[in-house]
Amino acid sequence: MNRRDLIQIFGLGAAMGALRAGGAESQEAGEPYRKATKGLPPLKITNIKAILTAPERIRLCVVKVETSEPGLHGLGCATFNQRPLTVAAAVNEYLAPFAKGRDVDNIEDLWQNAYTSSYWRNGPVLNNALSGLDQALWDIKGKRANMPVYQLLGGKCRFAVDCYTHCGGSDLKQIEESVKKAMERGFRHIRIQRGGYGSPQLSKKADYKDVGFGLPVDSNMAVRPYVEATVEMFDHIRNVVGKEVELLHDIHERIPPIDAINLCKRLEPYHPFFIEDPFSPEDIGYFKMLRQQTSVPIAMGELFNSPHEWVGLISERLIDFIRVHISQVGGLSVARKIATLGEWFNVRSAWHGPGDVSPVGHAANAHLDLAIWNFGIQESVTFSERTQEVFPGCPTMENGYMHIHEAPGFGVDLNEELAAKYPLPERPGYWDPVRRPDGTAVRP
Ligand code: GCO
Ligand code: MG
Repeated sequence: MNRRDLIQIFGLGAAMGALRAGGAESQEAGEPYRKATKGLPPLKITNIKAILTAPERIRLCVVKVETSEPGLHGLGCATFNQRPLTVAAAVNEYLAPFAKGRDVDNIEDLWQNAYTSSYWRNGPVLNNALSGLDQALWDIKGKRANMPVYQLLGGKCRFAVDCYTHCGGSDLKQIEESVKKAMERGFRHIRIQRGGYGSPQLSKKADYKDVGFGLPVDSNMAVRPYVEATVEMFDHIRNVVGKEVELLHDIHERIPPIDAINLCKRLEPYHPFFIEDPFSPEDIGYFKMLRQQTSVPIAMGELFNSPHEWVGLISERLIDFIRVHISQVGGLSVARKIATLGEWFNVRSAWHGPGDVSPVGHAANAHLDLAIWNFGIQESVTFSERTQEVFPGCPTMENGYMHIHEAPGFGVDLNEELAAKYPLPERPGYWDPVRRPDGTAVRP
């Protein structure tokens, strides 16, 4: 008989005792609330630390929460590739002393208090730190309940998580080959990009470089070459692969809003599954105009940090897919509420899931994807062997579906020794400036 069975028997015993003593609801004044709480023995947070590692040279941050039960810990994703050191400081210097000694089980209470513990809130650094703690507590609760987290969220609504993958190339032939390979791997949803975001390789003349404005590392991106190349790409790929495959594209907020509206209208004949980030979060006001002009499905949200950004877009049905980066909004506790809000307005999920989300974060995405009715699609990556060694229990991909590791919690662990072998790259993770030919800064 393992320890968990023993706990259940004792828990039951305690509850029976409480019942005999006049019922669990009758709590004597001053009697510690834990004694009256049914089920699991009290457990305290004993340590919280941020672990930074970069097996793929992407700056991952994972928070480990240790408890007063020897060997029982939880992991949570706090990955903010562009500012990992600031997140680690927020975890180690602020969240750790704040949460140490607190009850492991009361996730929502701890989230609410940690959220306001900085007074100022809803920012990328503190939200990622909060997410690391939050997800780790869900991982622990799953382990204490001896269940995968999706079970705590209500069980499965589907057998696995349907995903999209990234395809691209600098010319149409390369993109076509990449799409065909993805179809052979079983993907039904494929994102197509022509070169980098905004196809900067197609922008020839960078006048600002001629006059020495900015730095040589700054990249140049003109609007027209990108817009025309993207329409041509959809036309070519749709003709090559037919109507079956769902095609997605990420404008990545790189062109003026009105040009994004026109591009969406011109892509309508190719029936995209969704067009992502037509605008910057700063230009949310344009969504009404976009809706009036086209019925192309829209996905938005990877840059969101605050409820002010998603509540209106969802409740006014101005988007079709909410694409938040779960750690940027503060964790699983927040994402599941966003999913619930989406359900009432039939806005589906498409959580952000690129390389700069750790395997723990991908598992958290997938557990939530399994449990919500309004699941749309999941962005996916394939983990290298190196990453799988550092993170045993990584989700796996098969036939375009993501499968979580069926085990208590999120099912993913972290080998700290191996993780230490992959320190963060020297270069901090910031985005290099992107400019228009006249030197104007472009939102990346
Ligand atoms: C996506 C995103 C990413 C981001 C990256 C930022 O849709 O996957 O746009 O590619 O650019 O996560 O660090
Ligand atoms: Mg994106």
